[in-house]
Amino acid sequence: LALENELHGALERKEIVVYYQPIINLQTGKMTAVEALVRWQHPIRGLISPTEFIPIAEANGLIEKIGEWVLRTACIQNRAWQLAGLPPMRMSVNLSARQFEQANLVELIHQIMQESGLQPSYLELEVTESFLMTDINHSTKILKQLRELGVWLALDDFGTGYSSLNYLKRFPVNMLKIDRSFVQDIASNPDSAAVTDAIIALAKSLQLKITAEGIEDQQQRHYLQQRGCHEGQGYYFGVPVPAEKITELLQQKQ
Ligand code: G
Ligand code: G
Ligand code: MN
Ligand code: NA
Repeated sequence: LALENELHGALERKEIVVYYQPIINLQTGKMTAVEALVRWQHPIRGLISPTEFIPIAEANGLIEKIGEWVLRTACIQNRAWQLAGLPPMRMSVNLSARQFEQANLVELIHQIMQESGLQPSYLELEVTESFLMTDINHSTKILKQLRELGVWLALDDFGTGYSSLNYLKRFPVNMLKIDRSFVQDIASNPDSAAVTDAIIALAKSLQLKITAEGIEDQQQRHYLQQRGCHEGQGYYFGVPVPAEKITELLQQKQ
């Protein structure tokens, strides 16, 4: 309860911050995107993970405000990198179920695009299957409207939810993110390797781009690259870091 009370003023006290994790094109090795990952820089407890405070924010409704702030911050940051002449990248932002139910979500995202000057093709929104499944008709409608704006849509944590292949073709998404639980033991567990291969094959036949999450070593990277997975993300390439660190990385690579 203490944590919940403190969360109320956290945005105003500027304790909520966004970290960014590199996403790499596995063929070229270049950074093609970053994922925005929110953190709470608590004055006493230190850095608090979103797995701790997002559920609280979802329950008390604060998620709408926090989610909007993360979207705006991430889009402004991406535009700032572009204006500084750095190689353009997609910015990937996680949406929560509650934001998806928000009446003005599509309008809000349109407005943030205008405000930040970021082209929609440089924004990617990550949604999870499980929350899309709670109201399939509503989800499909919102996803269509978002696609019409021109943003990318990714199914996050793919393989862990209902895996309702029947709906996969109905949801107008353009990317799948293979959950890190499969990537983790790709080399040691034939079942994980088989599931990963099947997800990649499925993505290809549906013409979806595919990102593997949680790549931690060269062996996993190599496996996924060989299988034709487009992009990878994980500690092997870099942990989530503040914006300045990404700026340094981009400048070094130029
Ligand atoms: O950053 P970390 O790796 O600890 O993320 C933990 C979880 O929190 C992940 O499931 C991630 O999708 C989620 N998460 C991180 N940032 C955001 C955010 O801005 N909004 C929402 N809804 N979830 C987030
Ligand atoms: O649910 P989502 O995919 O958005 O969550 C991303 C989460 O995965 C974040 O908490 C991020 O910090 C974490 N993460 C990113 N790369 C790795 C990795 O290589 N290994 C592990 N264990 N976690 C990772
Ligand atoms: Mn994600
Ligand atoms: Na994920």
